[in-house]
Amino acid sequence: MASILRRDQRVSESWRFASIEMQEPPKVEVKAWTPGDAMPRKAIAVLWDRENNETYEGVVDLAADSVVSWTHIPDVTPNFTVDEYHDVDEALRVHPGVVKVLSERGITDMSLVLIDVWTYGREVMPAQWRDRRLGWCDLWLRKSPTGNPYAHPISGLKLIVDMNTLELLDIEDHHDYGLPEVDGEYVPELRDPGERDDLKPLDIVQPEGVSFTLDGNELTWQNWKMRVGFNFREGMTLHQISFNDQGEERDVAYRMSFAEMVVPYRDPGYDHYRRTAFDIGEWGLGYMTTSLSLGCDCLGEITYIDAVINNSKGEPETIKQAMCLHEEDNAVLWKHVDGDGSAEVRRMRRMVVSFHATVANYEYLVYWRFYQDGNIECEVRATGAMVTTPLESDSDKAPPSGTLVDTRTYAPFHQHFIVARMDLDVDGEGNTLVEVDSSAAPISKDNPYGLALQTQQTPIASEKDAGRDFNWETQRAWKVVNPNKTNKLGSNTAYKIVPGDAFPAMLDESSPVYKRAPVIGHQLWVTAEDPAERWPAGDYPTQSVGGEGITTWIKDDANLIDEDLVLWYVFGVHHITRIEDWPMMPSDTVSFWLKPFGFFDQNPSLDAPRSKPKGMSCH
Ligand SMILES: [Cu+2]
Repeated sequence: MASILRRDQRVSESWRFASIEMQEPPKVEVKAWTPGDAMPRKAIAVLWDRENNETYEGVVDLAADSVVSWTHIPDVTPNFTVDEYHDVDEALRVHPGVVKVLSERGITDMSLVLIDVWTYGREVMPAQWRDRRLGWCDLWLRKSPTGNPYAHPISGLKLIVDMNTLELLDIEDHHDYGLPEVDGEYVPELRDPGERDDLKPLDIVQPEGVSFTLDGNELTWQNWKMRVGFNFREGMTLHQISFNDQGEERDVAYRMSFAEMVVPYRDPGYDHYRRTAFDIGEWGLGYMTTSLSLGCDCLGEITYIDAVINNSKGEPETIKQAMCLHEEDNAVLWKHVDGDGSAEVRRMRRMVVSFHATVANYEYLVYWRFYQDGNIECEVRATGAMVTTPLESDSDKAPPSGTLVDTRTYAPFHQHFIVARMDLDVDGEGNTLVEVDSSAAPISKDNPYGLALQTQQTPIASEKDAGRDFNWETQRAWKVVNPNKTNKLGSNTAYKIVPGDAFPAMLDESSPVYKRAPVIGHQLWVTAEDPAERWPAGDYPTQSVGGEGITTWIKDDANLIDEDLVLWYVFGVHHITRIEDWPMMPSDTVSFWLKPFGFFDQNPSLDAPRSKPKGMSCH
């Protein structure tokens, strides 16, 4: 890919590759594919020239060894790259100006300093540098070479850097509140007491092997079938998810992934006002995916899949053991003890497909879980180190937008919005989203005791109504209904989106971060499928102003009845910081579910295998 562009477009050493991705063929071609058919192998790269900061998109036909298109994209900033992250840290750490300003603060051992570069939203950038690829940096000091890099923020000091030239444009020396004596270490060797020894081994053993098969990237398990993919931006992607219902292969979803993540810090103070991370669009969840290790990240009989990404020179790099496939026992699937004392119990087994991403101080652990009863669960665990800030004096209280977590140290409130993109195909592409609200019927002659509970079903007819909000009062949920297919009782087959861990944006619509990501203003969006509509906060959210993404896509008010629909579910962590999240945050777990609703003719797991405990009976 890179060599073809270097040869045909004179991509020289001053260029960098922001991304390389295989272009997914159109849905119709993928669905028509049978083994043995040739598939086009095209890749798309986003590159920019560091000399003039111009961005190009290049499409290459790998089989034909030729460039298909080469397009200048004006006024955009491609995602930042992991290479730049390291380059900035290295370059600024030896910069005389940085060394000087730190020595004035009593910091002289530069090997203990971490320089953490962040991106900007355009309106928050210094006006004179808005035409540059601009980074701003936090500085942190480790107490020791193996100490927590994020325990000691160097307050009131930001470095503004031109990412193309690594030129230090400004040292913003706003204030110095010193380095409070905090209890910030998490490695047992640096703590007293360190590590307890009161856990006995817990082994997950599957002596006869696992119950799933992986053939290439196709995973089959307990009636489920799907393909597992990966790219620089979304990380893991799941494709062509179907359920074998008594011999009939039934579609559930065409493609599921995370399309954006927006993390606005909700503290207006100097140290945090520019902190609005778009971790997927500005950096790429795939680039930040970390290798998993057996017995630590995943327990039991594990199958790993490697991922291949590119570095900023366009060279391939492999993330070993990037994705993890395994089965888990999850207590009881269904059970009944009959009056005569006999019992039927089925253990619940679930298939977990997961990956972990480390986004500087934070980690996101992503789990898609498939269940024998047709349920799909999407879970995210947020863990890692919170951003903290020192207070000016011992007598200061934490500001209203943060929680005191240690001596003279507070953690600002922030939110992690995750946008899950789900191209559902419930029994095929023709689907309609129906909003379901529950309410109590008024007391009447027919309802004398006021017991009647009823549901109201509202089809979402077109994209002018694309943004939907959760409603606690009505226990709102959504169904993706196939109007062309019925179950044995005559109702339309459907999958239900059971909302979980959704929260309002709580942002003024005129605020810069909201304008860049109005997708966070609703909890569910529904759009008509369009392969060009992938990134709900815009194709290029780095240094963006707004006006891109989902709110532009819905302007044509496309029909949504009996259409190929894409759902965008917005959930995450509304992080009102806790003292217990310090100095290392125990996983905060958030999730939502997709559940069959009249998709099957009855409980599809009645025929799930009985457990066979050795020498014992469940009866
Ligand atoms: Cu958080």
